[in-house]
Amino acid sequence: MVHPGRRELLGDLHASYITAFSENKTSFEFYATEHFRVSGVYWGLSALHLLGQADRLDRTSIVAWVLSCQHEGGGFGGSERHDAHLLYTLSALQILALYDELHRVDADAVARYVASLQQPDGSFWGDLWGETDTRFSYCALSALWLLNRLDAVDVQAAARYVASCKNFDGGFGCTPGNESHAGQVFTCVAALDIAGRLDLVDADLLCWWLCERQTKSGGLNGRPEKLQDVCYSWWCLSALSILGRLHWIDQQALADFILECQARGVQLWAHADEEAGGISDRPEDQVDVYHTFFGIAGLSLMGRAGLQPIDPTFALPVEVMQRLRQQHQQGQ
Ligand code: GRG
Ligand code: ZN
Repeated sequence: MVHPGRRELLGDLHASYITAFSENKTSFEFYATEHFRVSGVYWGLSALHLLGQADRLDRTSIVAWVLSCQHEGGGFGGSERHDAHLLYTLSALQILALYDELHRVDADAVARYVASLQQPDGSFWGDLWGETDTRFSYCALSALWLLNRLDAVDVQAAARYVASCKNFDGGFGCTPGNESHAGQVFTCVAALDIAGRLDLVDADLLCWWLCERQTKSGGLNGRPEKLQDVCYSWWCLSALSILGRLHWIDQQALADFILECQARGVQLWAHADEEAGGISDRPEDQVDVYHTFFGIAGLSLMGRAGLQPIDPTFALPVEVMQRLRQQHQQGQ
């Protein structure tokens, strides 16, 4: 049964959960997430930004720490002393963009690193070990756009490769011939948007596939016959938003599903217990920062009151994107 009044957004609790998670350097989760910590900080900081509470994290130490994750070759690792990878290079730049500190990186070095990973067919390796995936095409184009250095790669070849991963259902996979998956749909549609090639998307066909991702629970799944999960509120909804078809799903039912996945904790005596705050993949599951961010981001895309709007292509607050566009125009 849905608890009466449960469907409010518990913004302050989520901000406290993210802050407490970031400050607890002795938890199991802190060690278990070391290899992708730069992405974790991007999720947490972005969620706080959307909640209007970014100042709850210590800007100076985060910026210094992110910069310490950069290698001489230009790429960033997931944590200090971890190997460089496109996934963490993008997350690092997103954190610096949120703090308006992109000028602190050597844009030429990052651009050279990204360009070194582009292959003759237009695809991108994630790092020097040669895995190819449309996730990396997105990371490359988004990272270079943030630095105003898209000219460092062959953008048209990148778009052609992404389009070659399109399937009969309008969706996209991680390499040509691979099954459509909502996560890959986000990376491919957003990459094509950055490349100025949305004409390569079959918008009606894809958006029909995307709105079929809504299950009876109101939540979205990532492909047919799979379970609904809060993070698909981002992976599916962002693509629908980019393609102007957000209204093709039942937004109220989706918002209710996300809000049901909030940990509200039990009010014991005068104190809320430690489990309060955060969003999980499905109701009653364990919360984490990843689903907290993507749940809030999905609600933001649907125009939820009290949340800053988010850009569906770059997964950064609209306010940050407006500032960057202005800086690019001024040649910065
Ligand atoms: C800036 C938002 C942003 C992203 C950076 C890393 C990346 C680019 C995008 C990842 C896109 C992606 C593939 C997301 C899907 C993640 C996910 C929930 C995978 C789960 O797949 P399965 O097969 O789950 O385990 P299902 O739901 O199909 O059972
Ligand atoms: Zn998930």
